[in-house]
Amino acid sequence: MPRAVAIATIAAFVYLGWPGPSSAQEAANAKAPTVAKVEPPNWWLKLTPELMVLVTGHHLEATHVSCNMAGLVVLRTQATAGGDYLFVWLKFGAELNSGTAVCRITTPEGNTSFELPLSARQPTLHRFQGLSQDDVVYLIMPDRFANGDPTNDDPASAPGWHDRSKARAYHGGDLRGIREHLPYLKELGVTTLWLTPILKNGAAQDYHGYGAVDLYTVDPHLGTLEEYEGLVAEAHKLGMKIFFDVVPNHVGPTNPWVANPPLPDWFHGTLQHHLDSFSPLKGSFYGKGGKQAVTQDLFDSLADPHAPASMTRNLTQGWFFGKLPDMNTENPFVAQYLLQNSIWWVEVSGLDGFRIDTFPYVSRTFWEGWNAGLRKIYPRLSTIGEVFHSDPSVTSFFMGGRKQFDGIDSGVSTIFDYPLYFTLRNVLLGEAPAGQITDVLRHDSLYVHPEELVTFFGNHDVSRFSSEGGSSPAKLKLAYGLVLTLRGIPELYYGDEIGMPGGGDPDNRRDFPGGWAGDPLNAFTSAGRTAEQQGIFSYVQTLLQLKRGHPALREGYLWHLASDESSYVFARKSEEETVLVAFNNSEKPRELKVSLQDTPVQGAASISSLFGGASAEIGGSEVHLKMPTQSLSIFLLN
Ligand SMILES: [Ca+2]
Ligand SMILES: [Ca+2]
Repeated sequence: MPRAVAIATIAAFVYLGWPGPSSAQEAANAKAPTVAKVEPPNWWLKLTPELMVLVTGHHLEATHVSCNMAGLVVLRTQATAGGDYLFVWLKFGAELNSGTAVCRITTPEGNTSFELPLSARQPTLHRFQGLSQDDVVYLIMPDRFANGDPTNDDPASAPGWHDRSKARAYHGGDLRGIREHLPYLKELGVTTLWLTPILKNGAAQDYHGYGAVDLYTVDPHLGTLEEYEGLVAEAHKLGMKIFFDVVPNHVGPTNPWVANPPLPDWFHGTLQHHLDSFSPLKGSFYGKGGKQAVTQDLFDSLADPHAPASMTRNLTQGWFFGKLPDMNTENPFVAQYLLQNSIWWVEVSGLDGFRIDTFPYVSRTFWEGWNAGLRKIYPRLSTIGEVFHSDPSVTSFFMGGRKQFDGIDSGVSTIFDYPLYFTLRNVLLGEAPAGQITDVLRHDSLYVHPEELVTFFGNHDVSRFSSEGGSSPAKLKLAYGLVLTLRGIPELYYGDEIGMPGGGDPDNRRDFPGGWAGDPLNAFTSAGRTAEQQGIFSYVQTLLQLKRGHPALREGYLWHLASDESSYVFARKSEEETVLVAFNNSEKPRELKVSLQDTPVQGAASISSLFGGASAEIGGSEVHLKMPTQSLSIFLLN
């Protein structure tokens, strides 16, 4: 058959949805274009005016691309990497209706086509809700929480990666397991789930999810896109929210882009030639082991108006840990790809916000555009940046809401309160005086919205609180007590509510007991918890109930009342009420007379206990407190 006829026949097959060309026909023209992947795989009407589609395949040097729907216009195209990729910019006209667009790619050697389903948006009610001070976040590593579907433990696309006896292997936890335990989380009293990344990863030890090889696919160990959508919908039904862990800074080392990038500068550097990104801070999560500490911390440089770009380039353009390919977020193609990818996950699932991994490692110009692009469509959506640093003068620089010296407002809704994390651990587990908490809080003047900082005492990147030197169930309760009564939106790490042990990564990511069929104990039920686990669980549950019932514990303005070596007493006043929180870190009971002078509560006439074993009496403008050993108590002032 003459070649021209063959090409026309193939095109007709594709247009009519018939099976594609046979291998004999392909062999007839080895240079004919082929399509292996289309990103995004689908889109929505009235969502964005335009869309950049990245088509992956071979011989995609298009001379012409056209789509078969009225109102869908191909603005321009660009073939790259010798025809292995084709960027197609589409414009959506007002007359466009939902349906599956078939876009035909013509090259000098033949034709092919790709499909792009376009659908109407779902009703937006109860979707994209964002975070508020009424929320309490619960961090889950999906591989380690609960195994709801044993059939996906060892998927055909990644055989042999599952081995529950190995700390760095996949353990079988999944999205269905989380969904099945939403009632447990509701019973505990948290409102928002942050799941570590759920994207398809590419290596046997990538159970943690931070090595994506496909930004549009759920990792087969965790389940399917439908299961993710179902999880978000079910959470919304229960009045809960879901946060997605997004990682625009890097992808996994086995991502196919590394060997064959869509553009020569798709990444910062190449596999062979790139900078490395390590923090010189000794002992920090990002620190290089054994490396001598240097005086200039790169994080400091990022927030330093006097630092030349050469001081920060390693941090923002280096490959994380020296091995994770660093996305060139300054490239507008990359920036648009990543923004569209994030919009896609929000729109497809209805998720409520993003936790942003390695936030300072990405250019601030990118964040400005990414946050603004998301907020334009989803005004309530929240974004939380990870800024792993102990100094509020550095972390506050990264908070959005105002332009910094570089003229950029990153637009991020909030960040994690790492300075408070370090202080809580130092006070509760180390030698630091309790009053050091006020040292952190006095830096709140540096933040636009300190009350929205996400506070925590544990996460997946640090040793479990319970396994640190100096810890005890009593100390763990105090950690919960402080995080759930101080200002901020608390984040709790899965399993800490039953005192789960664990050292550094990956020991801090053990399986939740009872999440697997056959587990000897099931800590998801009160009957399956040990007395000690139940004691901690009840303590957390009670505090969360109190927080729900008392606006002052959620949004009340915080006033220091007294602080010293072993105690810290503070008030929180909302429009409706005032509470007083008394924290005693000492191994001995404490008696304290606390002045209420010059605070909004100085006229209080009575005080009543809401929580904890301390007693209190009011006399004049003074509160007389008797606090038990290592205790946190909450009072209502009237
Ligand atoms: Ca499973
Ligand atoms: Ca980077």
